[in-house]
Amino acid sequence: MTVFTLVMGNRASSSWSLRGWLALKCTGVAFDEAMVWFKRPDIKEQILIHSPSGLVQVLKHHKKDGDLLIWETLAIIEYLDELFPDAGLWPENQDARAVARAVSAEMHGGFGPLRNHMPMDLQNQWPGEGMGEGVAENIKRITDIWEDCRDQYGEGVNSC
Ligand SMILES: N[C@@H](CCC(=O)N[C@@H](CS)C(=O)NCC(=O)O)C(=O)O
Repeated sequence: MTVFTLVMGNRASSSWSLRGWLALKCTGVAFDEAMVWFKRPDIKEQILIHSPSGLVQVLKHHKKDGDLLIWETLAIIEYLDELFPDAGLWPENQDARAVARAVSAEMHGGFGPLRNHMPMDLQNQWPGEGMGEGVAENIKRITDIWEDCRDQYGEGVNSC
């Protein structure tokens, strides 16, 4: 057993789970993965065994005096950044880091129409479906963010 376990849903359909998993992978640290299956009828009970919020993902850091649980994606990423400062999870440049945090928080709390109408699904294709109200605006905002970040801060970007 490693000192970290990430409890998560299917990374192909749970973008939250994918986020923490990618961050952990970027640190290079070994970790265990525990999956919960959203299609199970007792999914809530299953998640509550691990996570006080009743949502995944949750990172467990197994310490000598017990498990430290961190159940919010951005908190997980901040914690990993503190433990593994050389992993480059956040940009070194202060301005870039502030913008990265703003973008991450916007992504974290926003884009409701896109999430509702086009939930993440990396295993299937749904051509022509999901363009509900507000989705086009969300997509425009996301592509603007990407283009702006690449223009402003894309040079020499560290990708793990
Ligand atoms: N704010 C949370 C959001 C987590 C979240 O919404 N997780 C979803 C996964 S897609 C979940 O656990 N859903 C299970 C359920 O609602 O029963 C985070 O940052 O991790």
